[in-house]
Amino acid sequence: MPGQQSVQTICPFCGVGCGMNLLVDHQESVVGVSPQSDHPISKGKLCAKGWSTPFAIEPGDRLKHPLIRTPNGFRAASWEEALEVICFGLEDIITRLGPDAVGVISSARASNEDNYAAQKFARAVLGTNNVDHCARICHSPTVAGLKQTLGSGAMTNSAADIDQADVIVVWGSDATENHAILGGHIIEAKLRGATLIVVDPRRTRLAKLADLHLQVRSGSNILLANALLHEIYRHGWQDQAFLDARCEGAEALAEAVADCSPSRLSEAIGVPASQIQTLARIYGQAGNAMIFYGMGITQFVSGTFNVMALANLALSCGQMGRPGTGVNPLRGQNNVQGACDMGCLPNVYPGYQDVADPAARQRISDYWQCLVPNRTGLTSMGMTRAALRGVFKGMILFGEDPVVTDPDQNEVLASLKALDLLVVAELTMTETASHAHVVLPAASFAEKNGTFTNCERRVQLVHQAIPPVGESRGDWQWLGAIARRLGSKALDWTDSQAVFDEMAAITPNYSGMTYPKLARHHGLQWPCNETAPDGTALLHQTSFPIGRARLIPVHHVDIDEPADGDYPLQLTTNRLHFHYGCGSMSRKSPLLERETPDGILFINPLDAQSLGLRDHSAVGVRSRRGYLETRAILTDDLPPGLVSMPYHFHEAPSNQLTNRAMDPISKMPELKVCAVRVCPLPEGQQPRPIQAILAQTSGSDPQETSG
Ligand SMILES: Nc1nc2c(c(=O)[nH]1)N[C@H]1C(S)=C(S)[C@@H](COP(=O)(O)OP(=O)(O)OC[C@H]3O[C@@H](n4cnc5c(=O)[nH]c(N)nc54)[C@H](O)[C@@H]3O)O[C@H]1N2
Ligand SMILES: Nc1nc2c(c(=O)[nH]1)N[C@H]1C(S)=C(S)[C@@H](COP(=O)(O)OP(=O)(O)OC[C@H]3O[C@@H](n4cnc5c(=O)[nH]c(N)nc54)[C@H](O)[C@@H]3O)O[C@H]1N2
Ligand code: SF4
Ligand SMILES: [Mo]
Repeated sequence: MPGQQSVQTICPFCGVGCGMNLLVDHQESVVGVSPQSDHPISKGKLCAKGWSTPFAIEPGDRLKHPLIRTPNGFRAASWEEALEVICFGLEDIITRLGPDAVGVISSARASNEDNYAAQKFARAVLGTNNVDHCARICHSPTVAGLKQTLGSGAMTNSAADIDQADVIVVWGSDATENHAILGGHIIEAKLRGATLIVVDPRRTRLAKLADLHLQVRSGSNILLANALLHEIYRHGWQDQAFLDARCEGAEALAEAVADCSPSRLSEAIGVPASQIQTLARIYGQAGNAMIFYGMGITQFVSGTFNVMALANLALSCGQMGRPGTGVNPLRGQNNVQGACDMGCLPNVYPGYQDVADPAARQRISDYWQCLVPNRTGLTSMGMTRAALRGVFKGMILFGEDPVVTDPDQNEVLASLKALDLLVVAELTMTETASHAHVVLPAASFAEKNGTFTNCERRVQLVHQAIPPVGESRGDWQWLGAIARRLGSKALDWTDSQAVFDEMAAITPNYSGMTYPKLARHHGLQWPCNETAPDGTALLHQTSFPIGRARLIPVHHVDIDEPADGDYPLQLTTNRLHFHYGCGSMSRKSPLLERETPDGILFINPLDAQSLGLRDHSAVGVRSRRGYLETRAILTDDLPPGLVSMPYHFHEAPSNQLTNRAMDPISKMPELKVCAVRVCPLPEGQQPRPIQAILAQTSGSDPQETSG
């Protein structure tokens, strides 16, 4: 079509990182999407969310000017005014309470350049290591657990390896819904004859296709891994040559699992011992076996140990360092791997260089020409807690909606109210932005250049397709504007390539990458450096970053809040294929929105019957922390006793209910299980949105309301 052009970029939703082209009309609006046929992972495909991208960035309800809170709501402001309010607020808090009373929450949806700028802003401009992002409540146990056992917290293999696996174990991951294109590769592998095994308390789509589905009790991952190891060592199915040559700790591990027989543990795991024995035989005797895992492993108070348990399993069987093997965390957000690599974590500078390591501190300080802080900073929920204690007062947050996505919504709301300054940079007015003192309009991925790093460590170029909507600015650009007004030139880059080049120079895994080189390849997988100039598809082929891998025995940890007489059902939270995160982008698409009603509680028909519920009955759901109303959907994909809610719906947010109890190592909250009570609403009563429930109960305890 005349006036139309096609711009190559990367899907802005999940960590698969599919290649897409944006169809641009007269250089000003995105009117369509097409898949890239030669992309190494997506190979000419996109899932429903990818196809709906134009709706997600559509200018209809985009923020177009900065907004400043007044007693009567927000008023439009110029950038100058907004920057003045922000800088005055930051300087005031830092003068009174010091730099650790402020912090930055960056975005795994934004580019590497934006995230590099965010952590540099925190460290070099504000003078604090208080910087974190959603990886905390996603794969922080992966970073902590695999770092200890393997020396590197990323997917060990590549998506392409699925073609070479004989056995695929999908453990606590709903890949056809959440990593749809990669889930499709898993289905193709099954069709060509690979053995597919699913470990999940819910009967997911892959579970229905699998050769074996272990419908485990939620929170029993370590018990199962240890029972499998027990069988493997008892039968001598371990790979002794691999253990001798490349690992340490095998003997202690074998001893630690000596009393973990499947028959002894099967009841606690919730599946017959024979299924555990079958899985041990299949995995223990496999040629190439690949483990994929997700939030069913990480979102527990035992998250880090769960990850280590899976690493123990793969290492014991020598399933590492070859194509079609490995331990593969399916990183969630389009750029969550990158946001971690960039150092948007309170304990590491870019490239996982420890803030407590004096040599690393010196290196970064020399390079940035300022002394960077060496105290470990606060995690995202650490900032929440510190705000409630009155010692944390200012937050700059972009591209996250913690009011909807962090656990225990009422605590999150209370902590935001305790801040003197909350700045939110967003595409649209989210629940969190509505609580800000200053809202900044952020440019979407289609309006900026940069890079995203996908789940298989592939760094890919994102190209600007249209001008920024309204007065919106890229995240590193508005961060730079604040820095300049605070008197710092630390973020004075000319363009995104300059940000990338600075980052690559101090981030060892990225040191061999440049924009032109990324353009010549279809992205490059890290490590990409002098010894691996074309990147690395497969990690740990001959050695581990820590030399030998460490087998560290781990033991079962009870879930924090088991069901009891008052709260007799166990609630888990999951995702739906057609919606994404807080829903602020996916719910703009009428096509995606049509697929699912607003808010859902999935419940087994037996539980529904005993509560007197029919399909679509209106229900109240209560936990020790909150209350919401929604509609029930009856399904035997869940066992009796377990109910499930997606977390995408701001009007019925499952995080009203969830538990903030944390994994002591990674500070991951237990988002995958808490206890609830479900009651039918009176006949004819519609579920009320949470905003209405909270407005009615403000001042009184929400626990006291009806339902
Ligand atoms: N459509 C869509 N896709 C997405 C997202 C989205 O919001 N929507 N979000 C992205 C993000 S940020 C992420 S992190 C990924 C997450 O992708 P997944 O990891 O697939 O996420 P979930 O669906 O939350 O949880 C996975 C599974 O864990 C299971 N589970 C619960 N408890 C246990 C347990 O004790 N043991 C085992 N083995 N399994 C258990 C659940 O039943 C569920 O099927 O998805 C990404 N992709
Ligand atoms: N109960 C429960 N809660 C969960 C989970 C669960 O399984 N259960 N999963 C957790 C997980 S794994 C994750 S990762 C989190 C995700 O939680 P969030 O990170 O809060 O979720 P997103 O919906 O991805 O929010 C991203 C926001 O970024 C904005 N955005 C997109 N691109 C840009 C950009 O370039 N710049 C700026 N400034 N903004 C941008 C979007 O408009 C959107 O509002 O949720 C967690 N919460
Ligand atoms: S699988 Fe993920 S990256 Fe690919 S099109 Fe779907 S949402 Fe986008
Ligand atoms: Mo995530």
